[in-house]
Amino acid sequence: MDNQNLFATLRAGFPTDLDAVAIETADGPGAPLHYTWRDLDRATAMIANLLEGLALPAGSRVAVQTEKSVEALMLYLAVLRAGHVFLPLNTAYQSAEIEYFIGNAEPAVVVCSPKNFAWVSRIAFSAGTDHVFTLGDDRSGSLLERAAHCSDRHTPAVRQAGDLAAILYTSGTTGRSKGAMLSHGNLASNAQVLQRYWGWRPDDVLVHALPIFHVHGLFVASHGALLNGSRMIWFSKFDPKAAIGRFAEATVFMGVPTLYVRMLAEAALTPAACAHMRLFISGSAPLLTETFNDWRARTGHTILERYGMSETVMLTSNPCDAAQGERRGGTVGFPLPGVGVRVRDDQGRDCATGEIGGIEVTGPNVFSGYWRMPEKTKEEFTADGWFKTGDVGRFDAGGYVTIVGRSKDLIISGGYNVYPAEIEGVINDLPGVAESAVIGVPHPDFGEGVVAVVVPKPGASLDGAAIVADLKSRIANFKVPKHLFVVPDLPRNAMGKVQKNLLRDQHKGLFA
Ligand code: MLC
Ligand code: AMP
Repeated sequence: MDNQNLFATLRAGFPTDLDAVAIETADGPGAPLHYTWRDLDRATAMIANLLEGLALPAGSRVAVQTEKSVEALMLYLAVLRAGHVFLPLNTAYQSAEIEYFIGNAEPAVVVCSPKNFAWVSRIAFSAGTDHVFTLGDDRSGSLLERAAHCSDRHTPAVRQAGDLAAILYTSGTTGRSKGAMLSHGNLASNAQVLQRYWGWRPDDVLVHALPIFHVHGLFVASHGALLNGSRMIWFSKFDPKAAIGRFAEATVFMGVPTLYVRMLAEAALTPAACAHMRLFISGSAPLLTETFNDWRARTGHTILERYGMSETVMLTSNPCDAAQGERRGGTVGFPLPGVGVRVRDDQGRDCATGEIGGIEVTGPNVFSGYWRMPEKTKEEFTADGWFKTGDVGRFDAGGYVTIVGRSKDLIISGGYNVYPAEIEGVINDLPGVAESAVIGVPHPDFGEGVVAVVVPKPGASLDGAAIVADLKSRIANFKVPKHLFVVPDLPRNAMGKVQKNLLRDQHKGLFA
């Protein structure tokens, strides 16, 4: 039987000329560095051999919190190649967050930045992890030192489509993150569908400017280029001006809406600067129609908006090929080939065209469940096996899907998910706090900005700035409220439920 290992699938897409450049760094230590396809093949073999030499139990998790670098991408590929399970972690996560992920996932191996070794290894070893390696963004650290002694030849471990490839933690409405379990088959099938649907061409060049610890940068962008044997221009950190400066030699760009908003603020964004580009793709958060229109006016290109999530990878996309239809602003396009999308009301009945309901999905891309949370998994699937996305939307007569909101209490800030329940939990534990409500309100840069409304305990006096400073040491910086109000009480309805809609309405102009 064929090996369904995702690495083997991606490796089969490498070009015949392995000495061609696969990745060129655009920033970071030593840039520009050039990595050939052979470099990717050899280095991933060496790291995979290092992992195999550890004789880890089957299904071992390898948790990684490192700065973005080509070597960090190689580590991901090596974990797949060795047949282990990759667990990427946002670099913004603080110790309490890392402690939860490591405690929950029980990784056999943890890889962290050299500067974080002391505290990360303390957490990892006390959770039972056997091996902690370091990897810096300048090729420093014990991982590469150890891998340097390993063979550069390695046969990918045999894996079936249903075998686990990665766990992506996604926050929960109850405040605790859940690990979405994605298989080799989930990821490979989605990458192959996107390769065809987005018409990847042999000479495509991708400007890769997203972080590689979430679906968008790690799977959608990297898999796309690797599977197609296409060169990447690799930014470790997004810089709007520098990204525009590379469009002359590139053809594809993928970004969250904030990236487009920031590029629009650059005078260098002109039709001439984008003349070589073929495709601009946006996702992870709603793209404002204004941004969609401004982009077209400024560059002559129509952004292709698509929709997906950690549990499912990509679900819908506006067409790439004009013969399949126009790219419609404000919509996320059509269900991808092989993906089932339906819109249902609260009673589980299919909504008519134009009617708004909960979006449910099925397909080879949909995850199998949450890591060690069978009850939670059961709740999120319908009796007939469709996954309830928590997004609310509708189909129009042309078959385009529009997302109109979310039934889950979720804020998306600059493409990162922030769950109010989690932030409220942290704030409520602070001394002198009686209760709090965390909301998202329109933000010109991040789409939504996090705002907290906090009620002190009787007799206590709270200093909003001090709370914000305190939160910065406890939670990832993008989750920290951009503004915090101290108020005597929260608006409640007759049932006693906090009326977040009133708070959102009250503060909607805060960042205007
Ligand atoms: C940074 N900051 C943010 C933020 N990013 N605040 C709110 N929301 C964000 N997303 C704040 C920091 O806390 C810090 O504040 C200050 O900005 C500077 O930090 P930085 O790290 O230098 O910021 P910057 O490099 O400008 O980052 C902004 C960004 C980044 C937009 C480039 O957030 C980003 O790369 N976002 C992409 C996220 C992504 O890839 N999402 C895909 C998820 S996958 P202070 O106060 O501490 O100074 C998914 C599925 C799908 O959703 O469909 O794709
Ligand atoms: P995550 O859990 O980080 O994978 O985020 C997934 C969520 O991002 C989805 O459930 C949607 O709410 C949102 N999302 C992704 N793409 C889009 C889009 N194009 N428009 C609106 N929301 C999106």
